[in-house]
Amino acid sequence: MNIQSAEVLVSSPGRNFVTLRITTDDGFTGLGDATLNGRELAAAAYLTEHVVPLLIGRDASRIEDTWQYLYRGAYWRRGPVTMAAIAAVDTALWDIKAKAAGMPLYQLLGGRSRDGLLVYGHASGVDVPELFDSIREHMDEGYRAIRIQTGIPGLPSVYGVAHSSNAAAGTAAGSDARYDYEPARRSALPVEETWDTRAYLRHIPTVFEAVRNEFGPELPLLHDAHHRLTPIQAAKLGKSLEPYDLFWLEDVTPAENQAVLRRVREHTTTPLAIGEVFNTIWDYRELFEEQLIDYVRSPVTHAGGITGLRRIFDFAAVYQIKSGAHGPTDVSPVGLAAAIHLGLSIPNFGIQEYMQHAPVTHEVFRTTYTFENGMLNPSDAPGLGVDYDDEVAAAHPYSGAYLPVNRLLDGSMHDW
Ligand code: EZ4
Ligand code: CO
Repeated sequence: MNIQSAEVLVSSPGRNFVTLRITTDDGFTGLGDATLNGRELAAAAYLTEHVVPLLIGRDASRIEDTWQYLYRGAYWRRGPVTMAAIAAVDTALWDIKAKAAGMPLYQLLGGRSRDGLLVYGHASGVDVPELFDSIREHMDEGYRAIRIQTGIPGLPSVYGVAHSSNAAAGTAAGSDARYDYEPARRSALPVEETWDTRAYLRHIPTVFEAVRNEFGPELPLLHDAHHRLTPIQAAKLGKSLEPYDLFWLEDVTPAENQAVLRRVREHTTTPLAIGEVFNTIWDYRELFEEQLIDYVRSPVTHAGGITGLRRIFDFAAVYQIKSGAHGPTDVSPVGLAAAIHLGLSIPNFGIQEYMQHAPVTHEVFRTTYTFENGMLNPSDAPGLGVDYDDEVAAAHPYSGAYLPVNRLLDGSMHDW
């Protein structure tokens, strides 16, 4: 079972995606996701120029060896581009192995550990009434856990708030309104947003109070601070949100310096989730060993595939830390399918983010997973259960898009 070809497929059905398709000489194909929002062509070039030539003729059954070959063999360690490329190869090889075995991937990973993956959706509103409508819509769709983000008085646009005028604003989601929140914009330069941490810290507790008063104590609620706070601001936020019993508070600090999380933990019992921009097990060592977080945000796509992320989850389990994988629309349906198979099989599953891709995305990525009663489940199709339609993809060529950048009120660059 040798690798005959590996194709890097860049397409834009609703937004940009980078997909790797590996074909073996005995006729199996496997798919992997290497989408890196706003930097897609770097991941595509890394694959095309430096990885695909190494794959041709390799034994497709040697998944671990291929992972080590690409990781150690590059000499240059870690990083989002490298790890997205390795993820795509790894996921495609697992897809092939499961197809060759005639099994859905989760069976190869140890079988089902639960009835399905509890997911959370993204409710948002420019103000509280709009947020309430969005929460109700999500509950009507069956969501049993909901992330809430709102506008902040005085700030023209804020991370995490869906714009009803997305199409007019020229988001990567284009004219397709299904995207709850898509920050990437198809513009020559990144959009510049403005940020005021004091206004945010004053406003957010009032939003949670309103939501708890309206929807009661049971609904699991999540919130993303998106890397914007200092340790002491993060501690203050966690403390002020304690009465509202969050499922998690995400990315309170940029977290390159993991030791600063000690200060946050000293002050609050609000559960913390971190890691959507991390890509290896090494990035988590201090966070896990010092029990500085409660949920791991890395997705299969950005953390070295099934092989890389499963190892991270096993390490997390030693400290009773659970999975909470990133699942925005910039993780492709291939990456999401991989997350579903992995999440179904691991012992320490926590929750899966699920934003739902636009219908046009599913015209290219033919998926078989299901969303019912707030849970995702894979089908019993062999492998990942996703097909890629080249013909439809050809009608949706790549078109550059950038994530926004963020400035403080005085014009200083800040973390977005
Ligand atoms: O900003 O996926 O928790 N979700 C997030 C996302 C990320 C985007 C970046 O590509 O933080 O909205
Ligand atoms: Co996030």
